[in-house]
Amino acid sequence: MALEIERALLRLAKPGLRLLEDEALNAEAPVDLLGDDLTPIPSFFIRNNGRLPVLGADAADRWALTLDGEVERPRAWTLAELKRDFPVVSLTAVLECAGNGRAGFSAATEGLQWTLGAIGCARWTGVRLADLLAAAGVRRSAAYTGHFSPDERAGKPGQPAISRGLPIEKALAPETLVAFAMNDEPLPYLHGGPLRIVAPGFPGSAWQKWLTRIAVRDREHDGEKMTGTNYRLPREPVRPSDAIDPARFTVITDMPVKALITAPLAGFAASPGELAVRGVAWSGHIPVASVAVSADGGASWCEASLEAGAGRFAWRRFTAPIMADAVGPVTIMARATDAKGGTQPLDGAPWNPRGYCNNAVHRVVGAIVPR
Ligand SMILES: Nc1nc2c(c(=O)[nH]1)N[C@H]1C(S)=C(S)[C@@H](COP(=O)(O)O)O[C@H]1N2
Ligand SMILES: [Mo]
Repeated sequence: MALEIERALLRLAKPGLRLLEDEALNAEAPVDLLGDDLTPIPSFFIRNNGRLPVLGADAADRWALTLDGEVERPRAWTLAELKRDFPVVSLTAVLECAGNGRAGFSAATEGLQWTLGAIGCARWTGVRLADLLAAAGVRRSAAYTGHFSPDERAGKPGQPAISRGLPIEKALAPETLVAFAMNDEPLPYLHGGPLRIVAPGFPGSAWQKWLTRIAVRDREHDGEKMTGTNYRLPREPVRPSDAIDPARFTVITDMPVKALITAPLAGFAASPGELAVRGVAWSGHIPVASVAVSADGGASWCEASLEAGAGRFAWRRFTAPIMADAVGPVTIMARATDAKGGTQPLDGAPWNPRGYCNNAVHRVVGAIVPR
């Protein structure tokens, strides 16, 4: 599909998003749209590695998912058969692009310059990938899945936009879905409808959209954007000047703990007195345990109150009333900590050449102004 048409589609479906300059359709949410338990679909970011696939109006009726590779009985299902033959389950989970926050790294790294909005939290409904794998009979040799879709690289017809996969343990985990609904609506086309992978805790890149085929592999999948430094972090710290050896990189399989302040917004002006700080906090596989908030640039911190959230992969809203009496500039910070004590770096996340997993503490600068 031509980029101009894709952009027109986006403006209609998601007028509030900020478009990123790119050869593919990519758009992020302004922070103030991210304060809800469930991110409404119009506010949910879009990330594409290639052209949107051209699907017929009857795509959902004709869609077929193939499962083959290291299985005893290769299978194929229509969407209707998936819904009929397997238990349908729903869960709430955060979907975050591994590149979210990339614009915050210095030195700058190549790739889309996402600020804070390549994230959302939705309710996903589908069937468990584990149930499909059981129906096909996973061989002992199974190590990884490879996922396939019809979208192609811009200007490179025939070349898949992306083909990623999951370690077999994650493919078999109860939270991993082949999903056909989002926020209780049929999965929107822009989000991979009719069918996508939902892999809570993994980076968004593992959430293959427009899913047509799952191949079970006997080794780590080597599809488009699986190899090299794509969606990988160095095992040892690297500096911007270091030579890059992809052999020293590992696939990202877990997203770090993070908090986002959704109110007040950057550049705010408030009267002296109590200021309500609000936001959302989440992490990958290790649950969020607490959020601390500072209104003095990190000199002192207070514990925010944290809502329960809709299950272990959902984000949790936090609030903290802050006393801000002194007229002048204020820096508000929020710092989440996970159940294993992992927390957000105050002085920048570990730099990496592709700019992934930036979970540096979010700072919002504003001012207290005389009444
Ligand atoms: N087929 C396909 N699936 C894909 C992608 C893509 O370009 N093509 N992008 C991935 C990446 S990098 C992310 S972050 C998520 C974004 O999902 P969303 O567009 O529904 O927000 O989709 C993933 N699945
Ligand atoms: Mo992504």
